Amino acid sequence: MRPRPALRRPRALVAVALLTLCAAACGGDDGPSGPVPDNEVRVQNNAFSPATRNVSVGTTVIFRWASDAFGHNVTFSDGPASATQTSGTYTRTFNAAGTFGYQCTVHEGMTGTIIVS
Ligand SMILES: [Cu+2]
Repeated sequence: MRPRPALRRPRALVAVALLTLCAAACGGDDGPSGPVPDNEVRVQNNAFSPATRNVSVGTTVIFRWASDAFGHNVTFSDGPASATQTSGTYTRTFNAAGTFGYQCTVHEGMTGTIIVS
């Protein structure tokens, strides 16, 4: 007696479900991945990426933390600063042209620059 096709289908569905789960979970071990949008800076691996970001006046820059064991902060030389955090975001809107340097005060050498023009 040949197996009925209906018996094979659940296995295929399970395989598809596992692939879907893997696509969602396996690719995201570092939190956000893929290209960084023009107004974003990633905070991950003890670095800001990209370290230098050029934006136009009026842009709200989003600093987005990847899942990381270490807490980081964004502290601008001219004052504004985020909390030290391991996830989430911090935003700052730049309403004037200029060069705005920032750093993570926890990690020496973890620095970045926003150039507004
Ligand atoms: Cu840091």
